[in-house]
Amino acid sequence: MKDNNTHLGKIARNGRVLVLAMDQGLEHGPRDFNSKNIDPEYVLDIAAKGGFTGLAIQKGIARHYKECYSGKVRLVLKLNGRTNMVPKDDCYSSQIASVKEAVALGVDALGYTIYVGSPREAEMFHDFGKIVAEAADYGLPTVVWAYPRGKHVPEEKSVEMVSYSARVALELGADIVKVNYTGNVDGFKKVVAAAGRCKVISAGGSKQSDADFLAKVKEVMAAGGAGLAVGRNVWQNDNPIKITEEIKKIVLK
Ligand code: FBP
Repeated sequence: MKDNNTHLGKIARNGRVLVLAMDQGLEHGPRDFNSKNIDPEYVLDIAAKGGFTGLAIQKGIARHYKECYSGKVRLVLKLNGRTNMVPKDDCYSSQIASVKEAVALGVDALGYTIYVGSPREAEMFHDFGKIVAEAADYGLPTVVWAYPRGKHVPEEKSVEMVSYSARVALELGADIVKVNYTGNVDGFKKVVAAAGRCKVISAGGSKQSDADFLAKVKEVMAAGGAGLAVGRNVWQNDNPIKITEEIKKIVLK
Protein backbone atom coordinates (compact mmCIF):
# COMPACT_ATOMS: atom_id res chain seq x y z
CA MET A 1 0.00 0.00 0.00
CA LYS A 2 2.85 2.39 -0.80
CA ASP A 3 1.92 5.97 -1.62
CA ASN A 4 4.60 8.58 -1.10
CA ASN A 5 2.38 11.53 -2.17
CA THR A 6 4.90 12.80 -4.71
CA HIS A 7 2.06 13.29 -7.19
CA LEU A 8 0.63 16.06 -5.00
CA GLY A 9 3.40 18.43 -6.04
CA LYS A 10 4.15 21.67 -4.23
CA ILE A 11 0.67 22.34 -2.86
CA ALA A 12 1.01 19.60 -0.22
CA ARG A 13 3.03 19.69 2.98
CA ASN A 14 3.75 16.21 4.40
CA GLY A 15 0.82 14.91 2.36
CA ARG A 16 -1.57 17.53 3.76
CA VAL A 17 -3.30 20.25 1.78
CA LEU A 18 -4.78 23.53 2.99
CA VAL A 19 -5.90 25.74 0.15
CA LEU A 20 -7.54 29.14 0.51
CA ALA A 21 -10.27 29.33 -2.15
CA MET A 22 -11.32 32.63 -3.66
CA ASP A 23 -13.11 31.73 -6.87
CA GLN A 24 -16.48 32.64 -5.31
CA GLY A 25 -16.53 36.01 -7.08
CA LEU A 26 -17.21 34.09 -10.27
CA GLU A 27 -19.11 31.12 -8.82
CA HIS A 28 -21.39 33.00 -6.41
CA GLY A 29 -20.96 36.69 -7.14
CA PRO A 30 -20.71 39.66 -4.78
CA ARG A 31 -23.33 38.25 -2.39
CA ASP A 32 -20.51 36.31 -0.67
CA PHE A 33 -18.52 39.44 0.11
CA ASN A 34 -18.72 42.38 2.50
CA SER A 35 -17.12 45.80 2.15
CA LYS A 36 -13.71 44.43 3.29
CA ASN A 37 -13.38 41.09 1.52
CA ILE A 38 -14.83 42.33 -1.77
CA ASP A 39 -11.31 43.68 -2.28
CA PRO A 40 -9.19 40.76 -3.58
CA GLU A 41 -6.13 42.28 -1.89
CA TYR A 42 -7.74 41.67 1.52
CA VAL A 43 -8.17 37.94 0.82
CA LEU A 44 -4.81 37.57 -0.90
CA ASP A 45 -3.15 39.08 2.15
CA ILE A 46 -4.75 36.35 4.28
CA ALA A 47 -3.45 33.74 1.82
CA ALA A 48 0.06 35.20 1.98
CA LYS A 49 0.19 35.57 5.78
CA GLY A 50 -1.86 32.52 6.75
CA GLY A 51 0.61 29.77 5.83
CA PHE A 52 -1.77 28.01 3.43
CA THR A 53 -0.29 25.35 1.16
CA GLY A 54 -2.08 26.89 -1.82
CA LEU A 55 -4.39 29.60 -3.12
CA ALA A 56 -7.19 28.79 -5.60
CA ILE A 57 -8.17 31.66 -7.87
CA GLN A 58 -9.28 32.35 -11.42
CA LYS A 59 -6.96 33.80 -14.02
CA GLY A 60 -8.22 37.39 -13.80
CA ILE A 61 -7.28 37.68 -10.14
CA ALA A 62 -4.04 35.82 -10.86
CA ARG A 63 -3.09 38.30 -13.59
CA HIS A 64 -4.14 41.53 -11.91
CA TYR A 65 -2.90 40.81 -8.39
CA LYS A 66 0.24 38.78 -9.02
CA GLU A 67 2.46 40.74 -6.62
CA CYS A 68 0.02 40.01 -3.77
CA TYR A 69 0.57 36.23 -3.82
CA SER A 70 3.55 35.36 -6.01
CA GLY A 71 6.42 33.90 -3.99
CA LYS A 72 4.20 33.98 -0.88
CA VAL A 73 1.74 31.13 -1.48
CA ARG A 74 1.48 28.39 -4.12
CA LEU A 75 -0.95 29.02 -6.96
CA VAL A 76 -3.80 26.64 -7.83
CA LEU A 77 -5.32 28.14 -10.97
CA LYS A 78 -8.95 27.27 -11.68
CA LEU A 79 -9.19 26.59 -15.39
CA ASN A 80 -12.97 26.62 -15.66
CA GLY A 81 -15.90 28.33 -14.04
CA ARG A 82 -19.52 29.44 -14.24
CA THR A 83 -21.90 31.79 -12.49
CA ASN A 84 -24.83 30.63 -10.40
CA MET A 85 -27.19 32.69 -12.56
CA VAL A 86 -27.28 29.63 -14.84
CA PRO A 87 -29.81 27.04 -13.66
CA LYS A 88 -28.29 24.00 -11.95
CA ASP A 89 -30.33 21.55 -14.07
CA ASP A 90 -28.05 21.49 -17.07
CA CYS A 91 -24.85 22.78 -15.54
CA TYR A 92 -21.58 23.04 -17.37
CA SER A 93 -18.42 24.82 -16.26
CA SER A 94 -16.59 26.07 -19.31
CA GLN A 95 -12.84 26.23 -19.63
CA ILE A 96 -11.64 29.83 -19.47
CA ALA A 97 -7.88 29.38 -19.07
CA SER A 98 -5.44 27.07 -20.80
CA VAL A 99 -2.68 25.04 -19.19
CA LYS A 100 -0.19 27.18 -21.12
CA GLU A 101 -1.62 30.37 -19.61
CA ALA A 102 -1.53 28.77 -16.18
CA VAL A 103 2.12 27.85 -16.61
CA ALA A 104 2.91 31.41 -17.71
CA LEU A 105 1.29 32.64 -14.48
CA GLY A 106 3.61 30.39 -12.45
CA VAL A 107 1.01 27.81 -11.48
CA ASP A 108 1.73 25.00 -8.97
CA ALA A 109 -1.47 22.98 -9.52
CA LEU A 110 -4.36 23.02 -11.98
CA GLY A 111 -7.96 23.20 -10.73
CA TYR A 112 -11.01 22.09 -12.67
CA THR A 113 -14.68 21.66 -11.71
CA ILE A 114 -16.67 18.65 -12.91
CA TYR A 115 -20.42 18.42 -12.28
CA VAL A 116 -20.67 14.65 -12.08
CA GLY A 117 -24.04 13.41 -13.33
CA SER A 118 -24.81 16.60 -15.25
CA PRO A 119 -26.30 16.17 -18.72
CA ARG A 120 -23.10 17.91 -19.86
CA GLU A 121 -20.74 15.63 -17.93
CA ALA A 122 -19.24 14.26 -21.17
CA GLU A 123 -17.97 17.69 -22.21
CA MET A 124 -16.29 18.24 -18.85
CA PHE A 125 -14.73 14.75 -18.97
CA HIS A 126 -13.38 15.55 -22.42
CA ASP A 127 -11.95 18.93 -21.38
CA PHE A 128 -10.43 17.53 -18.21
CA GLY A 129 -8.91 14.57 -20.09
CA LYS A 130 -6.92 17.02 -22.19
CA ILE A 131 -5.87 18.97 -19.10
CA VAL A 132 -4.58 15.83 -17.35
CA ALA A 133 -2.49 14.95 -20.40
CA GLU A 134 -1.01 18.46 -20.59
CA ALA A 135 -0.48 18.62 -16.83
CA ALA A 136 1.71 15.53 -17.12
CA ASP A 137 3.88 17.31 -19.70
CA TYR A 138 4.59 20.04 -17.14
CA GLY A 139 4.70 17.75 -14.10
CA LEU A 140 1.76 19.58 -12.51
CA PRO A 141 -0.80 18.02 -10.18
CA THR A 142 -4.52 18.41 -10.88
CA VAL A 143 -7.28 19.16 -8.41
CA VAL A 144 -10.86 18.33 -9.37
CA TRP A 145 -13.75 20.12 -7.71
CA ALA A 146 -16.10 17.10 -8.03
CA TYR A 147 -19.69 18.15 -7.44
CA PRO A 148 -22.60 15.80 -8.20
CA ARG A 149 -25.07 18.20 -9.78
CA GLY A 150 -27.81 18.47 -12.38
CA LYS A 151 -31.38 17.35 -12.97
CA HIS A 152 -30.47 13.65 -12.56
CA VAL A 153 -28.81 14.18 -9.18
CA PRO A 154 -31.40 14.41 -6.42
CA GLU A 155 -29.00 14.60 -3.45
CA GLU A 156 -25.78 16.49 -4.09
CA LYS A 157 -24.33 15.81 -0.66
CA SER A 158 -25.29 12.15 -0.13
CA VAL A 159 -22.46 9.73 0.64
CA GLU A 160 -23.42 7.69 -2.40
CA MET A 161 -23.22 10.62 -4.83
CA VAL A 162 -20.13 12.22 -3.29
CA SER A 163 -18.18 8.95 -3.11
CA TYR A 164 -19.10 8.22 -6.72
CA SER A 165 -17.82 11.67 -7.69
CA ALA A 166 -14.60 11.15 -5.73
CA ARG A 167 -14.08 7.86 -7.55
CA VAL A 168 -14.71 9.58 -10.87
CA ALA A 169 -11.88 12.00 -10.07
CA LEU A 170 -9.53 9.06 -9.43
CA GLU A 171 -10.60 7.32 -12.63
CA LEU A 172 -10.06 10.50 -14.66
CA GLY A 173 -6.51 10.91 -13.35
CA ALA A 174 -6.88 13.71 -10.78
CA ASP A 175 -4.31 13.90 -7.99
CA ILE A 176 -6.60 15.63 -5.52
CA VAL A 177 -10.39 15.73 -5.38
CA LYS A 178 -12.31 18.44 -3.61
CA VAL A 179 -15.78 17.44 -2.47
CA ASN A 180 -18.48 18.74 -0.19
CA TYR A 181 -18.43 17.25 3.30
CA THR A 182 -21.04 14.53 3.69
CA GLY A 183 -21.90 15.15 7.34
CA ASN A 184 -20.18 12.54 9.51
CA VAL A 185 -16.92 10.62 9.85
CA ASP A 186 -18.26 7.22 8.78
CA GLY A 187 -19.81 8.56 5.60
CA PHE A 188 -16.72 10.57 4.70
CA LYS A 189 -14.51 7.50 5.24
CA LYS A 190 -16.44 5.91 2.36
CA VAL A 191 -15.69 8.94 0.19
CA VAL A 192 -11.98 8.69 1.04
CA ALA A 193 -11.94 4.95 0.35
CA ALA A 194 -13.66 5.42 -3.01
CA ALA A 195 -11.03 7.96 -4.08
CA GLY A 196 -8.11 5.58 -3.46
CA ARG A 197 -4.78 7.33 -4.10
CA CYS A 198 -6.54 10.47 -5.28
CA LYS A 199 -6.36 12.57 -2.10
CA VAL A 200 -9.64 13.92 -0.76
CA ILE A 201 -10.00 17.47 0.50
CA SER A 202 -13.22 19.01 1.74
CA ALA A 203 -14.81 22.28 0.72
CA GLY A 204 -15.46 24.61 3.62
CA GLY A 205 -19.06 25.44 2.80
CA SER A 206 -21.06 28.43 3.93
CA LYS A 207 -19.97 30.31 7.05
CA GLN A 208 -20.41 28.51 10.37
CA SER A 209 -19.49 29.39 13.95
CA ASP A 210 -15.80 28.80 14.71
CA ALA A 211 -16.64 25.84 16.96
CA ASP A 212 -18.88 24.13 14.40
CA PHE A 213 -16.43 24.68 11.59
CA LEU A 214 -13.44 23.39 13.55
CA ALA A 215 -15.46 20.32 14.56
CA LYS A 216 -16.08 19.69 10.87
CA VAL A 217 -12.37 20.07 10.07
CA LYS A 218 -11.56 17.48 12.77
CA GLU A 219 -14.09 15.08 11.28
CA VAL A 220 -12.66 15.48 7.77
CA MET A 221 -9.20 14.59 9.05
CA ALA A 222 -10.47 11.75 11.28
CA ALA A 223 -12.07 10.22 8.19
CA GLY A 224 -8.72 10.19 6.37
CA GLY A 225 -9.10 13.43 4.42
CA ALA A 226 -5.90 15.15 3.29
CA GLY A 227 -7.14 18.61 4.17
CA LEU A 228 -9.41 21.37 2.96
CA ALA A 229 -9.91 24.01 0.34
CA VAL A 230 -11.74 26.61 2.34
CA GLY A 231 -12.98 30.04 1.43
CA ARG A 232 -15.88 31.68 3.22
CA ASN A 233 -15.14 30.19 6.64
CA VAL A 234 -11.80 31.99 6.57
CA TRP A 235 -12.25 35.29 4.75
CA GLN A 236 -15.76 35.92 6.08
CA ASN A 237 -14.45 35.36 9.59
CA ASP A 238 -13.89 38.52 11.68
CA ASN A 239 -10.45 37.18 12.61
CA PRO A 240 -9.26 35.23 9.55
CA ILE A 241 -5.69 34.65 10.74
CA LYS A 242 -6.84 33.32 14.11
CA ILE A 243 -9.23 30.79 12.56
CA THR A 244 -6.51 29.84 10.05
CA GLU A 245 -4.13 29.07 12.91
CA GLU A 246 -6.77 26.84 14.50
CA ILE A 247 -7.40 25.04 11.20
CA LYS A 248 -3.67 24.52 10.65
CA LYS A 249 -3.28 22.88 14.07
CA ILE A 250 -5.73 20.22 12.90
CA VAL A 251 -4.82 19.84 9.24
CA LEU A 252 -1.07 20.33 8.92
CA LYS A 253 1.52 18.14 10.58
P1 FBP B 1 -16.20 27.59 0.34
O1 FBP B 1 -15.19 27.03 1.31
O2 FBP B 1 -16.39 29.06 0.52
O3 FBP B 1 -17.47 26.80 0.40
O4 FBP B 1 -15.59 27.42 -1.10
C1 FBP B 1 -15.52 26.17 -1.70
C2 FBP B 1 -15.97 26.21 -3.14
O5 FBP B 1 -15.74 24.97 -3.77
C3 FBP B 1 -15.33 27.29 -3.98
O6 FBP B 1 -14.05 26.94 -4.42
C4 FBP B 1 -16.33 27.46 -5.06
O7 FBP B 1 -16.38 28.76 -5.52
C5 FBP B 1 -17.62 27.19 -4.39
O8 FBP B 1 -17.34 26.46 -3.21
C6 FBP B 1 -18.59 26.42 -5.23
O9 FBP B 1 -19.79 26.36 -4.51
P2 FBP B 1 -21.14 25.81 -5.11
O10 FBP B 1 -21.37 24.52 -4.39
O11 FBP B 1 -22.13 26.84 -4.74
O12 FBP B 1 -20.98 25.62 -6.59
